[in-house]
Amino acid sequence: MAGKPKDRPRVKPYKGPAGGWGSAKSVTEILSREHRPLSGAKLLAQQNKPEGYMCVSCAWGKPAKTHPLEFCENGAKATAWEVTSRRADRAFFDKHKLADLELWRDHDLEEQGRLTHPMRWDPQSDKYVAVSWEMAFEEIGRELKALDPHAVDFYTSGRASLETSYMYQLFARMYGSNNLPDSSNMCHESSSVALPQSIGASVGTAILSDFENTDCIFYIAQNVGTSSPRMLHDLQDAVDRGAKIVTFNMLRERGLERFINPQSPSQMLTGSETKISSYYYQVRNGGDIAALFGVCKALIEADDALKVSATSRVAGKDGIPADPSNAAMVAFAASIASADKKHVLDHDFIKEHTCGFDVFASAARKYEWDELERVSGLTREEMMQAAAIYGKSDAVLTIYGMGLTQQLMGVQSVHMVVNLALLRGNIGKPGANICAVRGHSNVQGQRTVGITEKPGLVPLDKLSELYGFTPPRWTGRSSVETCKAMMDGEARAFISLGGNFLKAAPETEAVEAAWRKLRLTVQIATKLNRSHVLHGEVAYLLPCLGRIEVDEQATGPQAVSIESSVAHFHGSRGKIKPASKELLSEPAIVAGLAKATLGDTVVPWDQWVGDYETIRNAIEATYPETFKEFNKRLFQPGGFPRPLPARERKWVTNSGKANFITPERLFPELSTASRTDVLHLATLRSNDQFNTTIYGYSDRFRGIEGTRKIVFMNVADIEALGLSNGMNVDLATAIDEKTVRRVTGLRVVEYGIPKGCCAAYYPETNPLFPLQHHDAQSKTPSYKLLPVYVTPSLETPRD
Ligand SMILES: Nc1nc2c(c(=O)[nH]1)N[C@H]1C(S)=C(S)[C@@H](COP(=O)(O)OP(=O)(O)OC[C@H]3O[C@@H](n4cnc5c(=O)[nH]c(N)nc54)[C@H](O)[C@@H]3O)O[C@H]1N2
Ligand SMILES: Nc1nc2c(c(=O)[nH]1)N[C@H]1C(S)=C(S)[C@@H](COP(=O)(O)OP(=O)(O)OC[C@H]3O[C@@H](n4cnc5c(=O)[nH]c(N)nc54)[C@H](O)[C@@H]3O)O[C@H]1N2
Ligand SMILES: [Mo]
Repeated sequence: MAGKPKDRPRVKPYKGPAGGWGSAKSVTEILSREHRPLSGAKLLAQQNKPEGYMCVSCAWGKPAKTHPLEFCENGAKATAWEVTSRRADRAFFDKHKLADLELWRDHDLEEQGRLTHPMRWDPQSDKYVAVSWEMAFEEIGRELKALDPHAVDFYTSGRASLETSYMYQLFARMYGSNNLPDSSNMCHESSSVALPQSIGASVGTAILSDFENTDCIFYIAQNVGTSSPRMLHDLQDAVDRGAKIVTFNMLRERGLERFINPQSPSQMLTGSETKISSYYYQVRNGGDIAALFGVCKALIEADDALKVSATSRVAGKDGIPADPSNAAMVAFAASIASADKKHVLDHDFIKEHTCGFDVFASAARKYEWDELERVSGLTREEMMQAAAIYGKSDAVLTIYGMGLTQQLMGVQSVHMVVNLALLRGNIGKPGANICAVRGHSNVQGQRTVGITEKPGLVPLDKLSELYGFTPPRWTGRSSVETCKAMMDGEARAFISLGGNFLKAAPETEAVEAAWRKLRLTVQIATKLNRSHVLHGEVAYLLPCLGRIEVDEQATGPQAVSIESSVAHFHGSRGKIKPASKELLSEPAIVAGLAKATLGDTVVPWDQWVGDYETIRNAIEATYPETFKEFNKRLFQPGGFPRPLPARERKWVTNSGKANFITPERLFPELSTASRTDVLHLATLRSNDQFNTTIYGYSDRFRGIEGTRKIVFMNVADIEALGLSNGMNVDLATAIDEKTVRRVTGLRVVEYGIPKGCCAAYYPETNPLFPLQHHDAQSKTPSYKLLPVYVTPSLETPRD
C-alpha cells in the first residue's frame, strides 16, 4: 500500500492472484506504518475468535472452527488503523484552524491518528478546544431541549455495537424523534425493502454451512477480494469440493478470478492458485435485471419445450418434437432437465410455496433476446450457459452486493435475484439460500435492535411498556431525506454515531453548504474526518473507545456484540489499552447525552453503562425470541443464529407465500439529455480504503498505484470520445440539461470494462450524484449507475 499519492502514478495490470504474498506483504507494511509491528501481529491472532474481538472491517461470518489466523489483509489494515500509535491530540488541534483543515485530504485527516479528548468548536479561534465531558453533555442537552425533535437527526454508521445501537435508538425515540438515518440507507436498503416483499425476511437467509452444501454459487455484483476477503476461504472450499461459481460483475475482479490462501503453506510455497469463478460474465452496470431475465427465460422456455415435446410424445410421434424449430430448445432442456426428463423448473416448490409465477413467466417469455443482450451486455449464449449450470445444480446459493443494490432499480434487482432462486426452490434448503453481503461490521445488527427511520420495524408498544413513554409514530428521515431536510432548513441538528456523512452522502456541494447552517453538530468518533471539520453553529467532537480496546466499567471489563452477514450474533472483547485516558465508551457517551437531554427517566442508564450484561437483558426483554438467553450465548463459537422463518420455508409475506415480483422494466429511464456521448458511471472502492477512510493510494488488484483520481474506460469509448489513455478529463452529470454537477481533474485509464460504462472511485466522485438520483422505493442512492459526460480537462489530476 502507498501512504501518499505519487506525482507519477503507475498503472500496470496486476498479474498476481488475490491473497498470496502480496497480501502478506501488505499486512506487514501497514502494521509497521502504524508503529505496531509486533503488538499488532499478536493482536491479530485474536481477531474474529470466540472470546477475541470481532473485526471492525467487514461483516462476514465468523466460523465456529476457526483457522489459526482468522483475518484478512483488509481486516488487518482496519485493525492497524484503529490501534495506531498516532494521536490527534491537543497539540494538533491547537495548531490547526478548521478553515485550514477543510483543505486537507481525507487520508491526511484520519492519518493524524486517534482523537484523544472531548472538544467544542471555538468560534473566536476557529479551532476545536478541549472541554470536559460534563460541559459537553450539559450544553448538548440544553441545545436539544430547545429544538423541535422533528428537526433533529440521529445518524448511525454501521460499526456501533448492538448495545450502543439499542441505547441510541431509545434515546432518540424518548426524545421524540424517529429521524434515525443510517449508513444502511445508502447501502443495502434495497435488500431491506425487497426481501420482506419477496420472502418475508429483512436480511439474507444464507448461513456459513451453505457453502459446504452448495453445488453452484451465483455471485453477483460484489467484490469479494477487497470487500469481504475472508469469504474467499468459503469460496475456495466450495470450489475444491467441485461447486461451480458463476459470476456477474461489471469488471473482472481479481478476487473472483484467482486466489492463493495466505494461510496455506503449500499454496504459498508452490504458488498454486484456486480458480474461483468457473464462468465470468461481464455485465454492463445496471444490466443485471436483463441478465437474470435472460437466465430465467432460458430456464422457463426449456421447461416449456419439454412440456411440448411430452405432449407430442403422447400424440405418438416417438419423442420427436412437434415443432421442429423447437428442437434445439428441447435438446438444451433435455441436457439440464430433471432425472425423469420431464421438467427444468421445480413445479412442486412453485405450486406449494410461491405466488406470482405465471405473471413472471410470461414476462420472461415476452422479452426478446436482442433486447436482453443489448441491456445486459451479455450474449444469448452466455445467458443460456448460465441457465444450464443453474438448471443442473441441485442447490444454488446466490450472493450479491452493492452493484445490485445501489441502483435506480435496486429493489427490483433484488426481486429478480429471488425470482431466479424461486424457479428451482433455491431458498430454505442446505446449500441454497440468498446471501446479501453486508458492509459494516454491525450494520445488519443495528436494524435488528431498532436503528431505523421506519417505526413499523420497531416494537414500539414494547418500548413504551418497558420504559413508560409514548414513542413517536411518524416516519422518520432516511439518509437522502436527511440531506433534503438540511437543504430545506427543516433539519437543525445532526448527531452522528460514527461515520462520515458528508463524504458518504450524494450531492456533496449542496449538503455541505446546508451542513454549515445547522444549529448543532455532534460527532462521536475515533478519527478525524471531513464531517467534523465542517460544522454547525455549535459543534462538538466526542472521541470514543474503539471495539478493539479494553472497555473498563464499574463491574469490570465489558464485552459488546455484533451481527454478521449470515445473521449470527457474536460477542467481542476489547484487548488493548485505550488510545487515551479521556475516551469514553460509546454506551457511556450515549447515556451521558440521554441523561442531559431527557432528565429523569425510568431507564437505568448508569446501571447499563456499569454492566453491559444489563443492556443485553434489556435487548432480550424487547426482542425475546431473537435474543433468547443473550448473555448465556454471547460467546458461543460460531455465534448464535437469528431465527429467520424464510430459512425454514415459512413465508411471512402478504400472500403467505414467497412472491415472484416482476420488475416493471429492464432498465431505468436514465437521461433525457439530447447528447449521445453519455457513459454510465459506477463508483468503486479501491483495495486500500474502508468507505471514506482512505488508507492509501494503491488499488493493487486493479493495477493502480499512487493515485485515486482516475476513470476506468473501455478503449472503444476512449477513441469514440476523442480521448486517449492517460489523458486528463472532467466528469459531468448527464441526466438532463438543468442538472449540472462536475468533478474535474481525473486521468483516463484504459481498462477491461464493458463499452458504454465507466468507473471511478468513491467518495471522490460523490459530488456528481444529484440527491434525487435514487431507487424509488428504498431511496438507496444509485451509486452504481449515473449517466455522465467525459470531456478533456485543462486541470492536472491532484489527489
Ligand atoms: N476493504 C474494504 N472492505 C469493505 C468496505 C471497504 O470500503 N473496504 N466497505 C464495506 C461496506 S460498507 C460495504 S457496503 C461493502 C461493499 O462491498 P461491495 O458490495 O463489493 O461493493 P463495491 O466495492 O462498491 O463493489 C461493487 C462491485 O460491483 C461491481 N459492479 C458495479 N456495478 C455493477 C452492476 O451494475 N452490476 C454488476 N453485476 N456488478 C457491478 C463492481 O465492479 C464491484 O466489483 O464492503 C464492506 N467491506
Ligand atoms: N459514491 C458512493 N458513495 C457511497 C458508497 C458507494 O459505493 N459509492 N457506499 C455507501 C455505503 S455502502 C456506505 S455503508 C456509506 C458509509 O458511510 P459511513 O458509515 O458514514 O462512513 P465511514 O467511512 O464508514 O465512516 C468512517 C468514520 O467512522 C468513524 N469511526 C470509525 N470507527 C468508529 C467507532 O468504532 N466508533 C465511532 N463512533 N466512530 C468510528 C471514524 O471517525 C471514521 O472517519 O457510504 C455510502 N456512500
Ligand atoms: Mo455499506
